[in-house]
Amino acid sequence: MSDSKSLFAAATRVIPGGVNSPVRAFRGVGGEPFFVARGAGARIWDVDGREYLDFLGSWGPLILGHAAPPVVDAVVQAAARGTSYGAPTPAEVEMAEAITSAYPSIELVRLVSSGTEAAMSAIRVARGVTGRPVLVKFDGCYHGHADSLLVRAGSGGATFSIPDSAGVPEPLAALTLTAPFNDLEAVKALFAARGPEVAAVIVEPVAGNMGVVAPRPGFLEGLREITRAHGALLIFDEVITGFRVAYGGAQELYRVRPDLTCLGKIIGGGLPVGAYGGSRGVMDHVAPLGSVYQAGTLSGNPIAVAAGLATLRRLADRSAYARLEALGGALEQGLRRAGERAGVELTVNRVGSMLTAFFCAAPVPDYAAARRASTRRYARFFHGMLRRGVFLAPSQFEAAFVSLAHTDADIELAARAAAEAMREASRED
Ligand code: KE4
Repeated sequence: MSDSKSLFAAATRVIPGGVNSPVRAFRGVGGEPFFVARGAGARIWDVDGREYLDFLGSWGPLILGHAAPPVVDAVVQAAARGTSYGAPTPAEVEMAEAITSAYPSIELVRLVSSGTEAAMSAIRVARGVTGRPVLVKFDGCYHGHADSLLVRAGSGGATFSIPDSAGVPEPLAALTLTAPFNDLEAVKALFAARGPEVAAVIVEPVAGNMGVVAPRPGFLEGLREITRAHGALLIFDEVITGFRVAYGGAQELYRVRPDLTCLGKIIGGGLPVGAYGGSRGVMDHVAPLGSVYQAGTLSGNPIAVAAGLATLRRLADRSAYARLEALGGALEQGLRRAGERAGVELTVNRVGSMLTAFFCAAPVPDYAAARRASTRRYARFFHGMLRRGVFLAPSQFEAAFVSLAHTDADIELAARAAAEAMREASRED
């Protein structure tokens, strides 16, 4: 038996589903996950010695690739000085200064340990600042697993949402309203019905969790106008897009300034870091300055912050984004050509170095359209690529990521594998 198989059997005996995060269990594509032994650059190796060209990059953080030398050196040096103090350190000031200088909308920023913590804290701040209870989110957007966010659209438009997870109380779910991504009319209708109750609108400015979906021209600007007109706060969840689509994130790319921003993934360089921040007027409400409480034993952990700072230092050379754009564009073209040659209906959505190949013909502007993609074909494509040594997200509704460790030859390898895997996927229909 393969080591991954025996490890998965052991894991399922002591870990729910054998994994520490559900999407890793391959339920979206079938089969069993391989277990990773190590990574280096754009590649990872499983415990059976198989090599994979990695386009998951740990779901976004590894924009420099695996075991990037400056990151490893920074982690080793920080660890040798101690792992955690529960007291402020110089590196936390350096990280906060890096974030506030890259994001003009952020004057004060608080570090936490995950994207979930960042989003749940930003929502609490918005509710504390406005004194209002209702939150608006978008179908298909994911902001971590805080209760208020695990909801799905209720029966009617402006009526309340219902829980999308056991354990979420209905009265809490009812405080979250949902609208289709890219649909400003739906948002206007929610505000027409419930505007005085709305504390905030939270949005992934470029969606990554329904697969990659870019904002339509005017969508983000429209959210900015609507929230401002109704005294609600606009929260950009840039956990994926922060330092990914531009050094200053989607708010730099699309020139829209939110009231609060959530960050994560890349700012930890592969270690647990999240952050939320906004204007002084908003963040002055956060304890110990104000009455909105939020805390964390390992917030601003010196080793995690060292990994994040080493990553940001490399990205501060903005030529990194031209390179990421070139690599992302080449992969997009490779996937499109593969689909054309295989005669497969394919829509590739891309923003910079994050992209998704949807197995459907129509454009994909929102979650309803994404759900029309063939998850069966995606699953076959995923395994066809895996057999050819290319690791993509084990779900149609996620993003693939290119890093600075990927080479032109890597992209060509992936495009060749995609041409074969798509032909295979289409034959099995
Ligand atoms: P974490 O709590 O997983 O660090 O971050 C939650 C989160 C918040 N906001 C956005 C836009 C996110 O994408 C995420 C987490 N992303 C998922 C997959 N896209 C992480 C993978 C997983 O859940 O295992």
